[in-house]
Parts: sequence; structure tokens; C-alpha cells
Amino acid sequence: MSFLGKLFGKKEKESLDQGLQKTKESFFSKITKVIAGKSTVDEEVLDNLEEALVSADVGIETTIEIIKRIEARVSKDKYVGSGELNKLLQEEIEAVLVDAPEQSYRNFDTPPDKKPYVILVVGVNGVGKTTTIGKLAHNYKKAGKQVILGAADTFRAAAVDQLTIWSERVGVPIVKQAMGSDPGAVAFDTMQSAMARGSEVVIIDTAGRLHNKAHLMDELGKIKRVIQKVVPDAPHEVLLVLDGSTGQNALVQAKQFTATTDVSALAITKLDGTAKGGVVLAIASQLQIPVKYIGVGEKIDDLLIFDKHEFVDSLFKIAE
Ligand SMILES: Nc1nc2c(ncn2[C@@H]2O[C@H](COP(=O)(O)OP(=O)(O)O)[C@@H](O)[C@H]2O)c(=O)[nH]1
Ligand SMILES: [Mg+2]
Repeated sequence: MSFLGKLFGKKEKESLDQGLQKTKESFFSKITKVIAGKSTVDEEVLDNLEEALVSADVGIETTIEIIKRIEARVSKDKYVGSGELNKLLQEEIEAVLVDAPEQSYRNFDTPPDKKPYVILVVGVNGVGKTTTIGKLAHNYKKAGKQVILGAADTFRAAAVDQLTIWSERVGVPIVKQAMGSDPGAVAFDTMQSAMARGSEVVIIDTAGRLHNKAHLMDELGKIKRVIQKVVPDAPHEVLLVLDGSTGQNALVQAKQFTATTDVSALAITKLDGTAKGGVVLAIASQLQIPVKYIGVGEKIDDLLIFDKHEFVDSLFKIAE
């Protein structure tokens, strides 16, 4: 767990606690009410717990899974102190969450045999793709990587402008063409430019029109094939961005998207200012794809590595 020591310093913990403030308030107050003064896990506690979890946007499937685990665990020793019940609950929630198999991304490291490391960013309009790309570029650059951005969302002039602003803010090059140009052509240019410059990380933005439209799938497929003309095993990561403030809708969107596209990682944004952050638990348990990043604000430093232990720990911490 050496990554944690580095990544979850005081600053990150504060940023996580602050970002989850509203979710913490709703989640924690509901859970505390259920377990206040309780030392026995009886039917009533389980029923109330179930209700509290569902209403905190954790979702039915994940809630049932958590409740089952708690039932199994307390079937032997029914009597636990209230402090212990708290800990037990935290442990069982953490246990249903999926972790990423490889860990190097936590340090914004890339595999040495993957140069450039190519990240394709997908998701519907407005979820925070471009913003997340800016934050990711900043983190990779901070980690000493040469980064290049590709503006393959060519449908709106504003999209290219927005990514350009991020490239200037971070201080990394961007490859773009005029609005309305072929996204595949932009992706190809980006890849060629990355090879010519010896870039280590390529991050490609895409348009996010509705994911159930066949042409979006076609287009993503085309962008992938174009990337593979330059680097055959790329993209190394297809990052699906989801808007956490939409609660259970984010889960539905994630399920629909991952059914049709090869998504390898998830980022959940806008957890600041929403009480629906419990959906992260639903997404991190229902999808077999790791949540790697969470967004807790619009600024460059507002991207955190998702760490299931730190996340659950923060949810259970009393809000000031
Ligand atoms: N509060 C908050 N706003 C965010 C976050 N991520 C993105 N946004 C905002 O959400 C809006 C849409 O983001 P954008 O990156 O343009 O989404 P895209 O259409 O998917 O590229 C912008 O106003 C962003 O500033 C976040 O983590 N927290
Ligand atoms: Mg965008």
C-alpha cells in the first residue's frame, strides 16, 4: 500500500472529505440513525439499514449485496457494540467494491512497454470529459510525463476551444482541426504527432452524443482503428466519464455504455455539491470495471484517485 501513503496525504483526504461533504451529510446521518445505540443486528436494524443505503443512492442491487454480507457475518455473533457495528458496516461496504488490478496509475505511471500510452476518453455530453482530460494531463505532467492532447470532439467549436484552454492552462501541446472535421483524422494526426515528438501520454477527447445511437459507436470504433494504424495495441485505456450528480442515472448510463463499448476504466465527476455520491458505491460494485478517478470540483487539482478504503472512510466520518 505504498501508493496510498503518497497519494492520500493530508491534502487529498481534506479534498475528498470536502468534496463528499453533501453526500456525507445525507449518508452518515441516515446510517447513524439506524445504528445509534444498537448493539444487536436484528431484523429491524437490517431493514432500516437497507432503507438508508437505498435512499443514499447506493442502489438496490448493491444494498442487497451489502445486507447479505452483514447478515452472514453477524449470524454467528449477533451482539456487537455500536462502534463495532460501524466498523463492520464499513468493512462490508468496502468488500463489495472493485479495485483496479494494476496499481501504477495511482502514481500516474505508465507501463514502460506502452509508449505512448494512449487514453481514449468517452461519455455523453456534459459529464465532464474535457475537464477530466485537463486534470489528467496536469497530473501526468506533474509526474514528469510528456503529454499531448487530441481534440477529436469536432462537433462543437466550443469543445475544441475548451480543450485548447486546458492545454494552455496545463502547458501541453494539443492537436486539433477545424470544427466539423473528421474525428478519425484528428485522432490520426494526434497519434502521428505523438510519435514524432516522442510523447509518453496521449489523451484523446471524443464527442458525446447519445450513446444509444449506432453512429456514435461506429465513430468510436473508427477512432480506435485509426489509432491502431499508428500503435497497434492502443488505445491502452478507454476511460468512461460519468456524472455522479445524476445519481442512479449514472449507473444506468454506465451499464448501457459498457454493454456496447470496451470500457477499461471509469471516472465519476461532480461529486462536490451533490448528496448522491452514494452512487459511486453502486457503480464500483455493479460494474466489473474499476473506478479510477473521481472529480470533486472544476479546478485543475480537483481530480482524485478513487481509493475504496479512503472513500468509505470519508463517508463514515462525521461532517463538521
Ligand atoms: N462541480 C464540478 N463540475 C465539474 C466537474 N467536472 C466537470 N465539471 C463541469 O461540468 C461541465 C461540463 O464539463 P465538460 O468537461 O465540458 O464535459 P464534457 O461535455 O463531457 O466534455 C463544465 O462546466 C465543468 O466545469 C467536477 O468534478 N465538479
Ligand atoms: Mg467536452
